[in-house]
Amino acid sequence: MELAEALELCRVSLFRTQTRLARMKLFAFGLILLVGTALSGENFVNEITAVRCKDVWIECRFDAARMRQDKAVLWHHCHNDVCTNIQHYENGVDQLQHRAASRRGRVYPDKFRDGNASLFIENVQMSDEGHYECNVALTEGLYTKFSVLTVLASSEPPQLTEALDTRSFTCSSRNGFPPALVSWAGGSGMNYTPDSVTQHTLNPEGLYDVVSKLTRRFTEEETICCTVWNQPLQEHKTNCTRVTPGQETDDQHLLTATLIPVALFILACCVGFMIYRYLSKGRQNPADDRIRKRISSCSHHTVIVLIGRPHHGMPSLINSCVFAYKVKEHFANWAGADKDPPHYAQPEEVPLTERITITRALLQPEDRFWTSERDSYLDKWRREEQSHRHPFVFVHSCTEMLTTVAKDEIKELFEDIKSVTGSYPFTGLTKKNQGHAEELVPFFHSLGSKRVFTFHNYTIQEHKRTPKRDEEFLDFMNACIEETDSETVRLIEDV
Ligand SMILES: Nc1nc2c(ncn2[C@@H]2O[C@H](COP(=O)(O)OP(=O)(O)OP(=O)(O)O)[C@@H](O)[C@H]2O)c(=O)[nH]1
Ligand SMILES: *[C@@H]1O[C@H](CO)[C@@H](O)[C@H](O)[C@H]1NC(C)=O
Repeated sequence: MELAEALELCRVSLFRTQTRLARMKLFAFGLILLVGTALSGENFVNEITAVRCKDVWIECRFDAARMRQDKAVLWHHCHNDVCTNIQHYENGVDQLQHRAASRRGRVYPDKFRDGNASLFIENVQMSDEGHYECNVALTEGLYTKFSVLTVLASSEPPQLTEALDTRSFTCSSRNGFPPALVSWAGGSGMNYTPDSVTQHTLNPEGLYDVVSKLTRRFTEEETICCTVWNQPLQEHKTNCTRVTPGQETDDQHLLTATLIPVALFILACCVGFMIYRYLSKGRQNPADDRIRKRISSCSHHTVIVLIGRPHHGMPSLINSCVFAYKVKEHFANWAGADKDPPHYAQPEEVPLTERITITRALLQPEDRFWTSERDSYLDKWRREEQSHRHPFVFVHSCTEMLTTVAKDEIKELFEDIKSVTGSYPFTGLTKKNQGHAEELVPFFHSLGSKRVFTFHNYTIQEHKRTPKRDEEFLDFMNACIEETDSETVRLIEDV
């Protein structure tokens, strides 16, 4: 430091009137100064710190009594290796008047006789920093005073802004020197500085602008403060802002609060629909399923007796009933449909449940189908009536129109069945898709048949299951079971 000063001293321009000798003296003085400084460690350089925009005095006091006649004073300023004469007085005349506008500072020539050649700088700027040298011509030689001016700049009050996303805050302060330190704190004393990033930029005026960004999510109300600190000036400036958990945060909460239930609802619907589809594969129609339950829970030993002639579709009707009830089973020819005569080869009874079976009483194909063989059947039925229930169903195909003889035979049959069970049989009309059920239905009603059912049977050739088709047969079986129940009730009442 001192060495640099000394070298600079050697370099500086000297008075015009300075003799060669004087120069050598100056050089010698510089050396003595250098050595003296090195030996004693005493500071010959006046260190001045000024605050930007303020005024400063750079002192230069000397022994006025020894001042040379011409009262020569020269001020020299070196900044960033650029040295200029800033004041030069001789005989009380300003020698630099031609560039008065561009130079800095002023001296007061009338104070020279007091030994005061101090330099006054108004509104100090960064460009005023550097080395100052005051030279005063004394009778025995040159008096020189060195000064170093440091200018500090108090940065402007920080601006604190909140970013739109409410998760970052920006603190900025301009025109500081040296670069300001930035710290972040919460009202509760929390130190948020570790969450911040600070950047300094040197601006054209030689000052530092600072921008610090704090990124942090605040879930509760908080006061956050940003402080810019000029360490050598021991000066800090603070700005605070109140943080309320942001609008956007609320929106997100709202979004999640609505989206999640909606998503869950949709998911539940999908799952529900899949479960429904899975279950409905097996059970189709809840009403059908109730009837199946009722049939399976029937605890009475029941034999449904179908009475009819060949080729009226009785085996197909039995198959249809079993198929409609056994919803999970594939179609099978349980009753032996489409078999050629003799018919006794067919199973006598087809089981439906553990307690319910379906059987058939096959009549002769010719005109007098009933009256020729009634006695053996009636005996059998009367005997069986003791042990189990007998819902009777007369089966007739819609494809066959009724002759007078056939009508009489059927009437006879109905009366006989009533004599056994106490009520007329139901009627089942098959092949309704091929014939004219509507012409037959009234006739059977007129005979006293309480229920006349019409069927489109499931057949070996065609047995595509639908809930609607199942329902025809389930209804029919349900009615048969109920009929015997009410018969039982009536019988009990009679007793
Ligand atoms: N379109 C239609 N065809 C049926 C219906 N019921 C039975 N069939 C058909 O009629 C034919 C005879 O049916 P089966 O169930 O064997 O009746 P069946 O000839 O009276 O049988 P047996 O009593 O043994 O003489 C078969 O080819 C069946 O496919 C029905 O409701 N509609
Ligand atoms: C030198 O003169 C100036 C201008 O009048 C004055 O303000 C300053 O105090 C003087 N310095 C000293 C040390 O007397």
